[in-house]
Amino acid sequence: MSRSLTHPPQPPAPGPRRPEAVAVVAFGANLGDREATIRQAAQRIARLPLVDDVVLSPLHETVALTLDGFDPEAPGYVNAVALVTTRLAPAILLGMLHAIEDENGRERHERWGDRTLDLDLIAYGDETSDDPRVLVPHPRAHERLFVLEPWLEVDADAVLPGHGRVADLVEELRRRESS
Ligand code: A4P
Ligand code: MG
Repeated sequence: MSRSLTHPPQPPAPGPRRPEAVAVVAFGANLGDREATIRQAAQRIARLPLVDDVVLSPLHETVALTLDGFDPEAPGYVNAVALVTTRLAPAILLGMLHAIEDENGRERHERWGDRTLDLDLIAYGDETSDDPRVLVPHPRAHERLFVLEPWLEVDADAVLPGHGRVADLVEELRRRESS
């Protein structure tokens, strides 16, 4: 096939501009300097292209949830949540979160294993996705106080798509934990 010199191939035209959305990103760390890692990761997210704002919640010390349940003997976690205002599509944002995990020395040995940094995409506006590479909302978020409590601290009116108000979920989980 001949190539036209007067009309060289053009890169694909950029798609329509994505509107701004608020993504909810959860941070978890139970190895190394957990607080510093999370604060630096939040700053790193704030410097990503097409990220316009990041609001980080207070940091919480939490007991490790393992495949056998909560384990007070395992290294404890620091957890937090950030509201990320962005025009990045969910899959692109998650790819960038994985790159930030890798920069922080994340090694993937076993599921729910100890980690220097875990970044999960909890929600992306009111969008839902059942693509296994980008599950939105995060399939376990609704049952995790270590995600929902810090989320509530940065958004008192938060709603987890498919599960309702975060304030109600927190109340129900606290009731279950104390009974
Ligand atoms: N993936 C699909 N959708 C998403 C999404 N919305 N967010 C894919 C993040 N990842 C998503 O993730 C496994 C795969 O899920 C990836 O290929 C990704 O593309 P991973 O981060 O590599 O593995 P993981 O974190 O070990 O697994 P998982 O299932 O995400 O673990 P969880 O559910 O995040 O639980 N205890 C306390 N106290 N605090 C914690 O933060 N965290 C975990 C990990 C266990 N116990 C904990 C805590
Ligand atoms: Mg994860």
